[in-house]
Amino acid sequence: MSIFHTVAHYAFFPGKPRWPESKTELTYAFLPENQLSKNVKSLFGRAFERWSEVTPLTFTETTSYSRADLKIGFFSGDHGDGEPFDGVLGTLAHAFSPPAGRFHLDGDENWVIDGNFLNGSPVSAVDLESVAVHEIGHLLRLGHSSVENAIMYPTISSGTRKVELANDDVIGIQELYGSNPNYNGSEPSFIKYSK
Ligand code: TQI
Ligand code: ZN
Ligand code: ZN
Repeated sequence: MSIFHTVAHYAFFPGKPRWPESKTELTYAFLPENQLSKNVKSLFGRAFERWSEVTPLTFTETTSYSRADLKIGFFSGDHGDGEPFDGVLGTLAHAFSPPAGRFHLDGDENWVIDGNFLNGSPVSAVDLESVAVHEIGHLLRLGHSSVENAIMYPTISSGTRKVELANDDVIGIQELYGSNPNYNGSEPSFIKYSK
């Protein structure tokens, strides 16, 4: 009899510090100098929504970069946080866990914005939304997963778009923050251990 079971493979950062219990309304802001288009800003909004759909967390954009909980910016090369970017490919982005909450992306990447890889896209095209969903997982203290289809799986090939949370991602984040009390969809159907 084939046994269906999902072994959770998500991981937490050591110490498991996370946003203070009470803080479920988080704000995010974009580095003003980047002058990001509405399109790009709504792309990040969608990426946040995927995580807020399954947790009690809410993410609201604010114009005050200095006061926002999560600070999103595109930088090139050495940008003063001890983790310089490296041009096309290599490191694509990095996120600093709570309470720093900084989310930096490499401005030198060939970012694909609307998720369709035009056949002319350079081989080094990287889907921005996929990277954003993954990095937000890190902002929320999720480490890497060994489940291949998980957002938190530590590799993505260029030209790939992976933005839907997998079971492993949902189980991991709900372990940290609980589920979404007013989630009116059907509970994600986890494969239960069969007796
Ligand atoms: N940036 C790494 C990452 O976000 C930074 C990193 C390396 C890291 N080791 C870590 C973060 C351990 C937390 C814990 O994974 S990255 C991917 C993926 C990167 C990688 O630029 O290499 C994505 C950014 F998952 F595809 F490999 C986004 Cl989606
Ligand atoms: Zn940085
Ligand atoms: Zn990662």
